[in-house]
Amino acid sequence: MADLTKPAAIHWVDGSPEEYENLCAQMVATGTFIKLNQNLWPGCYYARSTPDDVARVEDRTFICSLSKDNAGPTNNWENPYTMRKKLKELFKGCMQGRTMYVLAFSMGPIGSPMSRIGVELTDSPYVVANMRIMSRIGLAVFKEIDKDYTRVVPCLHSVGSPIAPGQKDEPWPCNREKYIVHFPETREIWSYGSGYGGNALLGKKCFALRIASNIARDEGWMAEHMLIVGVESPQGEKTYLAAAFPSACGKTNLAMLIPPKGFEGWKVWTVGDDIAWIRPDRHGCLRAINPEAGFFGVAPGTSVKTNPNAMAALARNTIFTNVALTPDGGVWWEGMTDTPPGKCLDWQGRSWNPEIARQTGIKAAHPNARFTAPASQCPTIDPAWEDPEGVPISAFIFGGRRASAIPLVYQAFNWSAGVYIGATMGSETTAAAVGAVGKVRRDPMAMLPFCGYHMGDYFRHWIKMQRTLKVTPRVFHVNWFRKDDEGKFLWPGFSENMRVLKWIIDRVHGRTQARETPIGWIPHYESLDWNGLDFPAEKFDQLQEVDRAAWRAEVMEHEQLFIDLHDHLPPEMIYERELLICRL
Ligand code: SAT
Ligand code: MN
Repeated sequence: MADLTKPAAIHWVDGSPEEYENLCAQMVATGTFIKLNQNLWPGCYYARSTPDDVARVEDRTFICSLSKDNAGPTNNWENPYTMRKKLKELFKGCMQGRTMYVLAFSMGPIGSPMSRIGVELTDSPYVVANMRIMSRIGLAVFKEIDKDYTRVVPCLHSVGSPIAPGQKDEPWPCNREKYIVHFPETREIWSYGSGYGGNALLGKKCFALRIASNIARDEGWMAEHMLIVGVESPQGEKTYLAAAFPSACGKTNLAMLIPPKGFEGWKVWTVGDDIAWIRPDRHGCLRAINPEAGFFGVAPGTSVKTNPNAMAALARNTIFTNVALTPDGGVWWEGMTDTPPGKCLDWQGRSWNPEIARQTGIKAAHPNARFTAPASQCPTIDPAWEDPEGVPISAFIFGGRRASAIPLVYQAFNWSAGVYIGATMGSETTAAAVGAVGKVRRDPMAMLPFCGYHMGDYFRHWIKMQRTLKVTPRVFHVNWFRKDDEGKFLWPGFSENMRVLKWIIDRVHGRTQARETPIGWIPHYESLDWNGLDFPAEKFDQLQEVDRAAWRAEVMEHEQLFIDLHDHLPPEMIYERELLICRL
């Protein structure tokens, strides 16, 4: 790859603190990093991307399987031979003047039978610094590779911005032309032109979801876009849940939930906030690990009120990207405090103040601004979060951002009905990907941008997984975002979501009644624990309403997705849809 990309130097990343210090110092020199006020933000750095490189680029993301049919209609496909040719042209000499970092990383705790190893060749020190937080890297991983049974996923990444002799480097080098390419058969990732998030930190969405979903299908496990939490009762009973929500729909907040007033003695433990690798153990029970080691969380909206655990996790040793920079060398973003700073520099380095915001609507932080924080710094990190065997999963929760029609919570009648619920979930789009925001789109299992093969086959895989289990997790759907006719949220969300989690756990353990509706089981008002919250029964009924007319319209939209996938759809999906229509 060095012959192809022609870097000026090659650096083997050992993962040591000294190496990290050097990288950061070097990035401060080139202007990529600003060292934050170390009294306020110890170990923290600040970065600004260019405005054309702020989120995942779904239209530039490709699954290049040998046959187009294997990628399916929800992925961009290109013939792998054609794509390889194109990439070789693009990558030719693209690292000139830069250092190529050889970054070995483990997704999952080193040595866990569920972990997988990748090596990312990258010309971005920013990527190395972020991957050091997001995964396990360096010498320990090279040692794993040296045990000859280990297969490695090769990942090549370039910002696509060679430096000519005598030319000065830019603070955020990248290229207008972007390619995020996956070769599922050879398990390879090639990423060109972007330095941001999931486009560039290749262990995350590219490996842990798109490539891993292929490996998982072949090997009989699951790679899912899910948070993992453990809920502990005052009696010490611990129940683990895994929940799939699209990007920027509150996975990080739910993963770090603090129980509300009235739930004294309850604890919620964080295992992961974004990705779960899940495998049946020898007792036929599903076990999950978090393949990541850090949080790449959305900053705007995160505060001591909404997510104090995230605030504690990001208080030190964190990299902030595209938030605002305050005059005292600190950071700020919309929603962090009730009163914004009197003045600051926005995410593009322009001066900003509340008055400018009022007049122009310009935000201080980009809506997809992120913090990269070590998971170990989260006060509620689960004692078992690095358990090589993973944690036992008792329930799956699907959820989206939906203003109407979808109740706060309902339970699937059984596994295949649950797979149908996940397969047909919809959500309003967010700033996590480039494109329109706020449009409802079908996002099956929150995997639409992340499933590395045919979505219909992916549903089949979900159906098949249950046959390998002795204990079938229960399946639920939640919607924290339902609004009334005036556009106000009906549910307070955040900590109060604990009430819903408790009902889910009671259902899992067979301890509470539910009411049958055409779409699934829903709680009676009395089955939720209202201790500490004054929430009228009428409002709850509004929140839980299953409107048949609205649901008939909803099912018509399921059909749209199913038409696209029809030749790979498992029959269960067709039958579940027919049953749902009949019940409605
Ligand atoms: O940029 S990432 O893909 O890592 C974040 C997200 O969209 O969930
Ligand atoms: Mn995500």
